[in-house]
Amino acid sequence: MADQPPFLNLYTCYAAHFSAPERLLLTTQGGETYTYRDAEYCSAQLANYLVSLGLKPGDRVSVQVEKSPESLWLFLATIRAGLVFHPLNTAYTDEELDYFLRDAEPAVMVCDGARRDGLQPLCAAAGVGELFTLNTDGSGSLMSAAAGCSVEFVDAPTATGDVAALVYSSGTTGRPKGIMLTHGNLVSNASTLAQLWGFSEHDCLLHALPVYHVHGLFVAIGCVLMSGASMRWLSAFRVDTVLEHLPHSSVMMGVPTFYTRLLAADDFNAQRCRSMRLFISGSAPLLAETFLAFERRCGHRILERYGMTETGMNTSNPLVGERRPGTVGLALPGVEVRVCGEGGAVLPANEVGDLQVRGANVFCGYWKMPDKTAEDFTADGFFNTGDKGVIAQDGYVSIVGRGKDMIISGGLNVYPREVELLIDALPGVLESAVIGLPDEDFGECVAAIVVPDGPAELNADAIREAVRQRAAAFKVPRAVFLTEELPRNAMGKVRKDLLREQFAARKARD
Ligand code: MCA
Repeated sequence: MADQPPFLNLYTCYAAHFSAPERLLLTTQGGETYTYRDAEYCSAQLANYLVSLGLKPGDRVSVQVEKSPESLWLFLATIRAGLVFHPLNTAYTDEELDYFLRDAEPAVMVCDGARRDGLQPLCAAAGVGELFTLNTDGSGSLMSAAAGCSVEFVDAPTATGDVAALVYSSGTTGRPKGIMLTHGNLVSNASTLAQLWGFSEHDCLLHALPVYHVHGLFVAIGCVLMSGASMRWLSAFRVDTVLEHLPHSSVMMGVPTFYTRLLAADDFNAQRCRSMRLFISGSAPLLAETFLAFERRCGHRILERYGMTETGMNTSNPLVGERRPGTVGLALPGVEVRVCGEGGAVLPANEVGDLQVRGANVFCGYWKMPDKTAEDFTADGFFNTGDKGVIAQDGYVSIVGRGKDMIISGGLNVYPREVELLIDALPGVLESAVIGLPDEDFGECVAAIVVPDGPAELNADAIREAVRQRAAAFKVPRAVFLTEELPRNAMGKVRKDLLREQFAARKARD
């Protein structure tokens, strides 16, 4: 590779690795192919169009669209123009979007055509200047508007500390927080991972993750673009499609559910994986039994790594060396990881405590929440992840629990408080407690324990339906159990540990 060009933005750092414009970048599920030149030209057109609307560096572009080549060009265009990319899970309801739009105050919103009518009044109320559509097939008002723009674009110069993306995650209070990720965060993490995991232009990544979370967006795309590799660009994870594309791929990234679903397919075997060199897992704990069953079936030892939206990736099992099941491996180069006790003292190896991280990967703060930001960082600049961890003598990190009351279902974080607030507001409900129960497919699934208010009959299906009306489908409890009262400790706090024990044996899914 030639000398590094001066830093301009995340895109120009990616582009330093694009070896030749005619090289393949994407192959879609339908067999269409796109080159690096397509990425450059299409993102330039979109960037020119966004700038022509009068958008200024730092303005937010909110995007709730299905995965398509154009969704990738839009991400790149936003970065190139010095704007802030704000991706939104396609499962979010209008009510959830209303909050995000009011909080992020974007200059532009891009949505699927089918969502346009619902979103228009929300955009008007939140003062969003422009609403465009972008459909899965690339049609819609956005691409039409940009079609006449120049394919050349002078990239906006940004500083490493400038915000490139705003990604929301909920919190213990139930109110989602905007996590500000800078160009420097994303460049450092992607270049570290691309090197650490041995990416080269000969790789083809099987990309079946959604592109509105850090995993699919910055980790997966980042490794590819930081190495001039290519991708099999699948719209979602479907076992049949993945089996079809595996023999043409060399790396796959996924959440543990991807791996358990592959193992459940009879025709998943070593022959299918003949061109694969690496399987990577993250976003939720990978069970040791899945790791071992996968190795028995196809000969690959899944590489598990650990990260979060606020930090990108923090640790990884090694590419060469021991991949230790049940651990998330070693701190990444340039990332410091430590375990602290109650009073904040750094604990020695093998002692369990609060896991903290520091490095160029760590976000610059919560959007419009300086107090919350200050609360989550230590005086010496470490971010408190909220996870409980332990570091072995030889540096291998294990996550042993979560300090924050969070459920991870199929790689998606669900904050119980958010769901409890919705249930508690229903007529006939006195109170509720939302917990995660073990689930074969999703690792954990959402369950609600509900106390009725008085003798009126409460119907579990009606409760689920009421939540579904207001919140994304992945947050809807799979099971609702009615009970007379919730167990509490002396301070009056609900004993969720006892509830998890009590209901673990009950089948959460019908
Ligand atoms: C879909 N559903 C879910 C989930 N996904 N419910 C709970 N948890 C989920 N994760 C709902 C659907 O809305 C539908 O509801 C029902 O489940 C059946 O959907 P199904 O077809 O089985 O699911 P799917 O479409 O196949 O999706 C499952 C999935 C997907 C493939 C596991 O959720 C997925 O791609 N997850 C990856 C998420 C991800 O990228 N996480 C990274 C976050 P109904 O039937 O009621 O309509 S980034 C991160 O965590 C950090 C930074 C990190 O370290 O990576």
